[in-house]
Amino acid sequence: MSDTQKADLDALVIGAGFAGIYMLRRLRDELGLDAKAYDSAPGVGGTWYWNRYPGAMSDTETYIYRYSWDKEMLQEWDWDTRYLNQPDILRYLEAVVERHDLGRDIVLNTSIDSTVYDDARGIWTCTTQDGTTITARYLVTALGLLSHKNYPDIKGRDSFQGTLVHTGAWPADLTVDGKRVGLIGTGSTGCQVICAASKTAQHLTVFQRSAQYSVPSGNGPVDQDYVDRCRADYDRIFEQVKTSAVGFGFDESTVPAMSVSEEERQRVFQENWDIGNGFRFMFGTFADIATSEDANKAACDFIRAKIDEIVDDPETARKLKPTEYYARRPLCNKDYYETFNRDNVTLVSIRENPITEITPNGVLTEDGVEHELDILVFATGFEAVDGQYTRMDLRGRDGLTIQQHWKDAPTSYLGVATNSFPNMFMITGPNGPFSNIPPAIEVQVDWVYEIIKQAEAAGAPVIEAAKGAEDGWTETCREIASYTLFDKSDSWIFGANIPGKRHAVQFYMAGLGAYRQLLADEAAAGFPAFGLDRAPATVGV
Ligand code: NA7
Repeated sequence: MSDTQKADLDALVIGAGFAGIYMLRRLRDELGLDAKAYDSAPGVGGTWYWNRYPGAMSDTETYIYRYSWDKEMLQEWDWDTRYLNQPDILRYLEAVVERHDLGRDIVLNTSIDSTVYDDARGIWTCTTQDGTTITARYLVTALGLLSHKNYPDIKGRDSFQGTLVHTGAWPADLTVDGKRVGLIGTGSTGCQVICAASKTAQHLTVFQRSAQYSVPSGNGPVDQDYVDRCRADYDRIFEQVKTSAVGFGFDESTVPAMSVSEEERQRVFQENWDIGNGFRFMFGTFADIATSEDANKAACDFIRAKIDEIVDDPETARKLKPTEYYARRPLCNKDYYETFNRDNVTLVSIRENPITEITPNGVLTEDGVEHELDILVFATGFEAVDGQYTRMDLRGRDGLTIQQHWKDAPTSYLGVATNSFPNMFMITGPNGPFSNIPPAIEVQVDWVYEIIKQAEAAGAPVIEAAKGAEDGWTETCREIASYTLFDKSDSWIFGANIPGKRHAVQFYMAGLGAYRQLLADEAAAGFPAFGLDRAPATVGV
């Protein structure tokens, strides 16, 4: 037996959300490896464990917000609304774990704080928060794309005497009912909180830095007939999802916005506004909303006109109307702009009237008003993509830290592996596809399963993405992003939401279908970028 085989585990998976659960299932039950998943949370579910804020829901339609691989469960699991709320998604993921008896190999309440690669033995040594070490031949990081909370250090933040909460760590027993609530942040999370909390809070004060383009979600009940039709069509549905660009279950438009008449453009925008869903509005109306200035402006003008129509107070409408490109993650909500017509909702534009400080009683703005609050919600997002990596002590070949390796920007080969970190695979790593996340996770997990399977068959103890392949992939992602208007907008998509972090490409923006094909090509060629197509003796050299 070689040294590399004398590890505690064949494979250690960090994370027990959508990605970790499926990875564990494939490695343990299909490859027969001794594998375990670790998660710092007291329960499985990842994002859907932690994000329990009011209104938390997925904006992917229910019929595809699930795994495609458990075909029996697709037939059995019922639903009755177009989208799922957080408790339903968590219940689903818990049911998957129970059904496949994965719980016995998921270690909860255990944070892997350090993972260090041992060059001589070709294994990873992982250390938990209490100092326990576990060694493994393969390491799979299923850390989540949006897990490391952005918690801005606003002056006086810790002096607040009420309840201060980040949406990504919402206590299960915290309710806003009857409370004076303040909210900082109007991304997709903040908008969901606004819609939900306004209905039960005594008063809601929204501190808005950037106005948002939000289209209706079209949420509502679905009938049994619709559910049955989805069930009968699942093979086609998931093939369409995984070959499309954004993976949201609709066919992206191929029509340039300016190729049709003004009247037709308005008709298409209105039709999709009525159907609902943010990704559909951005990618299903016209082919070039995210790439053409004119097309983008047409969509912006349409949404801005809707804000004027919906919002009663012209001054509030003015503040709600974005002036930037419609080129961030597209949002959708039920009655977002309508919410600002409620008597118990106040909008404060902190671009115009900045927060001076957080006080023991609430939030003081530059105009001298102290907004008194019982609860202050930080819906301020996450250090996306690499935040969960750089908070860890993660060291690859020759002691190289992930912070050193990614000092300019987080990089990868195909979003799943990075040079100098052998036998480590990332699910939702940097420069993976910009798309609906569960199908992207499945595509990546399936690929990681395949490369580990091939490595095991080849007796290859060490596999590592070649530096040249990684450099090429980074350049590809950069070039594709530069054709889009997303590249001209600051948001978490480019890491630009974190003070001090530079705007860097973090996604492959040519679509899930194209991405999946590239992964398939690498596998079909015998994984040349990993040296797996050569003799085992040369692998990893
Ligand atoms: P986002 O989309 O990053 O939104 C964060 C919001 O917080 C956004 O409105 C920010 O304003 C605001 N923000 C961040 N820092 C500050 C400070 N210091 N002061 C005031 N306002 C601030 O995070 P979400 O959680 O909503 O969504 C993340 C993803 O999770 C989402 O796209 C889904 O895919 C799931 P800004 O726009 O930067 O001016």
